[in-house]
Amino acid sequence: MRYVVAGALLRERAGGGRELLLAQRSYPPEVAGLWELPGGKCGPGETRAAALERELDEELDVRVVAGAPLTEQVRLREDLLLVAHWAELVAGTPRAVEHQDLIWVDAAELAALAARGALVPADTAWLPELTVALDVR
Ligand code: DCM
Repeated sequence: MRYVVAGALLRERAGGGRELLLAQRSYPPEVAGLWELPGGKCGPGETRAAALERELDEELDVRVVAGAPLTEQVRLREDLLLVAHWAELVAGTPRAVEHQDLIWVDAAELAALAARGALVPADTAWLPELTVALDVR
């Protein structure tokens, strides 16, 4: 089994509440323009945590520390499993190196994107967990 690992980065929003980082895919055409948790494939022998830390460095130009996994996992193909981990930003400010754009969303904004089909389909598996984390006050 190979893994794709994606990162859930949260930050405190000025004025209260939390927000989640989403990245807008630029490829392939079927998902270009849709929003995802940024990440990518684990290399051979690479731990999921190390892969996430490397991918977010490459894609967002930030240093993160990978934390606990989210509960839901998504089978993308027979041999490819999509997982997500919470990630703590330790240095840098995210910028869209490989994505079209980045946004920070609160629970209502995340729900609005989901309602109009603007999320990468596989990533909708994490909506309940992400919403709970964003709703905590
Ligand atoms: N993928 C996904 N959701 C994510 C990240 C990746 O569904 N948050 C999928 C898209 C590709 C595969 O995983 O099928 C590999 O991702 P990438 O093309 O970003 O390396």
